[in-house]
Formats: sequence, structure tokens, C-alpha cells
Amino acid sequence: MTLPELFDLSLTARHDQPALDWDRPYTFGEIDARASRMAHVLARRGLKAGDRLCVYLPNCLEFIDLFLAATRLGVIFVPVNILYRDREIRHIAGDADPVAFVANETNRDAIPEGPDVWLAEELSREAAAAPETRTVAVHDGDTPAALVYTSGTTGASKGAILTHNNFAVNALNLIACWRVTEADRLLLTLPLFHVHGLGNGLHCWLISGCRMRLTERFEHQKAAGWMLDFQPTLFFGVPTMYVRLLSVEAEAARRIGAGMRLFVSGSAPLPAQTLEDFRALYGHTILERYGMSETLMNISNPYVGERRPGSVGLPLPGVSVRNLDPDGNPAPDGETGELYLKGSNVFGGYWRRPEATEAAFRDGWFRTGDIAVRSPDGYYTLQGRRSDLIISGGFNIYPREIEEFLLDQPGVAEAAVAAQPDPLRGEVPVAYVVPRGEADPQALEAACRTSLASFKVPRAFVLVDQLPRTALGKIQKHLLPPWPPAS
Ligand code: MCA
Repeated sequence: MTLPELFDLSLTARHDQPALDWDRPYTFGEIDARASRMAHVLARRGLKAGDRLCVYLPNCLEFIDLFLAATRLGVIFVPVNILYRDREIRHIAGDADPVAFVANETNRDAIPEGPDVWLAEELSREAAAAPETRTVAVHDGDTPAALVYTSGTTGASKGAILTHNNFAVNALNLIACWRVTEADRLLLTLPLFHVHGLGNGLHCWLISGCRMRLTERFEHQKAAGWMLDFQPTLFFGVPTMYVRLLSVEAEAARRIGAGMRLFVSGSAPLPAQTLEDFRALYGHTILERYGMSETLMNISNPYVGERRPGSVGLPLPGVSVRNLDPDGNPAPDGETGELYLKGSNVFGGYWRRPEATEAAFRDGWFRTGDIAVRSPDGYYTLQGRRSDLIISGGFNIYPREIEEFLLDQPGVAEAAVAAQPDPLRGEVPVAYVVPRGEADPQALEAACRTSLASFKVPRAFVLVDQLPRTALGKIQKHLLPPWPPAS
């Protein structure tokens, strides 16, 4: 089945029902008509099945129109993090080789010279005058629906090819396991440019037919007000959002909790203490689950049954999980292994990177790089990663990418970027620099701000005489001085 066929469970079958609260309420029929018109606009501009379209937009109606139009035309949708700056955008533009980038009037200047830039405002104006008839290209569930860029240990991000089937089984699984129905009210503040917002948020909405309030982004000063006003029954968030929600005044939190059915957390580890504090304030046990851009959702705590603090739960239906030791043998329960996955949720490979794709699989099993322990009753607990990864506010950061960037800057002889704990964001990157001659931390920070997404800019630039290395020359990041330095 393709995504348009699945989305018709709501777009056609619930035509007159309230669908989306944005600047005003929209019915599923209105969302459907907007998608049809946008598909005409894209087809008229020459887009055809298999072409890539990069979309560099904050959450907005046009984002949804473009995604739905692309799925109907068989166009491969490439969501681009709006915090990305020229270096990151240039890489995606070169790699995905898109027909165009869609930006808006506010953020178009962030797109470096090169790709064609289409303005969302112009597309919208054209769409208003386009017909509402359907343009559906012939394609099937194996057709790529999106390229989702995810960084690798090499520093350069790779496009994970996610098919219509990958997204479909993901959303159907979550709808069944988390009991999402059309009676739900989903508050979605996650960015749609990542699979958490797109594959879990947008798709659960479109398939279940629930009512969704979408915001441009999560704003911690406004989040409680949105909840009191919209009275959601369902919220998907990253741990940073839950930490923010702990500052809500007790009576407001109690009222929000009284109307809520389910809070879900993912994209980064949820500290057990946050889960406990949240339960005390809102009267809900957050349901933690585990996913990746390459696989969408894999493992989840149960809706009914024990939601175990610190654990990501049990494999979702149709997802095969193996926890293997370095020799490829099953790790005994209670001992650490590396997670390998199989299932129709797992992507087929990286865009135009056969070697990286081959390296990502072992005997047909996707190698996650995540280290885990399985309990005798089947619950998985993540314990870290095989590779160097920092997760800050739910955004993935590969230190290697920042290190390579710093090494290109004047005055830098050596650089290492390491995670330091942060109570709000979980982790933040800190750079340790061995200067060559004069190194100016302020200039380094300014260079990072221009070229890298804000969440990748190191919180501090610590000048050191040398980096701790093993006899073989490998940097020992755990021996770097803690930051901020103990006073
Ligand atoms: C963050 N910032 C943004 C946005 N999000 N700016 C514009 N639009 C956004 N959507 C920037 C701010 O400008 C600011 O930059 C910094 O982030 C922190 O902003 P603040 O208002 O203080 O936000 P916060 O209360 O700390 O919350 C941060 C956040 C953000 C909103 C929770 O971290 C976030 O949206 N996280 C979600 C990431 C996500 O969706 N990950 C899913 C990946 P400055 O620092 O320069 O001032 S998919 C995945 O991991 C897998 C598949 C999975 O399992 O889900």
C-alpha cells in the first residue's frame, strides 16, 4: 500500500471532520484539496516520480501540502533541518541532487548559491489557483518516500532511503500499540523535518484521523498554555521538552494531566528521575520508546503493562531484535550486546552509497551501533553507543563533523569534541583545542555559528596543551578535563 492510499482513511473517508488546528481549524477535506492543488503545482514545475525535492521549512501548512503532494507524485521528499547552515545545506544539496529547495521568505538566504530555490509563499499562491483533481503517479509501497539525512561517524551525513512501506508499518504499529484513535487530540510541537515529528506525529494523525494542533516549534514558555487551551490527549516529545514541562505550576500540570491519555518520549534517553518527577506532577508515567532515522520505531514500552523507568521496553510487532556480542553470538540476558534489527520498518539503504549500505548490515540485519542489555523478561535498556555520538535536546551531533570543521580553522592544531552533561539538553558538545600559534575561542565560535546548526556549536572552547592519547594515538575523550571545570 502507498501512503496516499493509507492517508485516504482520513483525507477522503473523514472528509468533513476537523483535522488540523493551525491559524484556524481545517477539515480533512480541506487538507486533501490543498494537497491535490500542490501536486498540480509541483507537476507543472516539472517534478516527476523519483525526483528529489528538498524542503527547508519550519512547521507550517505548506510543509504538509508538499509532503502529501510528493507522496502522490512519487517524488522523494528530503526534509532539511532548518537549523542547518551553509556547510550542512551544501552537503545535502550536492548529495541528494534535488530539482529544487523549498524555503520561505524569512529563511531563503540561508540556502547557499547553487540549487534552485522555490519560495513556499509563491507555491502557495500558485496552488490557490490550481485544480483540486487528484494527480497520482503509479507507484507501490517499495517506492522511496523520503531521504532523511543522518550523520555518520565519517562526519558527512548520508540520506537514509525510507519507503512508503517503512512509514506505513511504523505508523500502523504505533496506532495499534499506543491505541491512537480518531477521538484523540494530538499536540505536535516537534519539528516535521525529523522522523519523530514526521513519521510518528504527522502519520499517526493522518492515518488515525485524530485532531491535531500543530505549532511552528516547541516554545517552553507557551507549551502549558497550548495544552490548557487545546486539551490534548496525546503528546509526543523529546526529554528536553519533559524537563521544561517540570517547571509548570502544579495546579496547571494537574489539569493538563487530567485530560491527557498518553505522553510519549523518544530521540534521547529519558532520565529515570525526570520520569519520576513528571509522574508526581502530571500523574502520568511517560511511555519511552526507541527509534532511529534508518528504522523508524523499533522498541517501545507497553501501553498497558509496566512502563519501566530507564528502559525503552519491548520490540514492536514485526520488528526482530538481536542483541549480539562482538563475535556475533547472542549476548546472554543481563549482559551488554549490540542491537541488530530486521523488519519492514528498516530502510533499504543509503542514497547512492553502496559501501555505507553494505557496512550498515550484517547478514541482512541492520547494525544499530547501540549497546543494550536485555532483561530476562524481554525489556531492553540502552547503555550507550559503539560510535561517538552526542544527543543534545534530541538532535544528533557527530563530534567528528565538528572536529573536522575546527581543524580547517586558523590557529587549530588539534581538536576533540566531547559530550558534557547538561540538565536541560541531556548533553552538550564542548570543544578541546590544541592551538597552533594564537587560537581565538571567540573567532572559533563565530566560525561555527556561521557554518553549523546552532545545536552543534560547542558550548565552550577549551584550550589545552595536548589531547590525551593512547599509545596508538587514539584520543581518549574520557580523560579530557570536565567542563565546566570543578571549582
Ligand atoms: C530548537 N531551536 C529551534 C528549533 N528547535 N529554532 C527554530 N526552530 C526550531 N524548531 C533552537 C533555538 O533557536 C535555540 O538556539 C535552541 O534551539 C534552544 O531553543 P530553546 O527555545 O531554549 O528550546 P528548548 O526549550 O531548549 O527546547 C529545545 C527543543 C529542541 C525545542 C526541544 O531541542 C527540539 O526541537 N528538539 C527536537 C529534536 C527532534 O525532533 N529530534 C528527533 C530526531 P540557540 O541555542 O542558538 O539559542 S529523529 C530521532 O532522533 C529518532 C528517529 C527518534 O527516535 O525519534
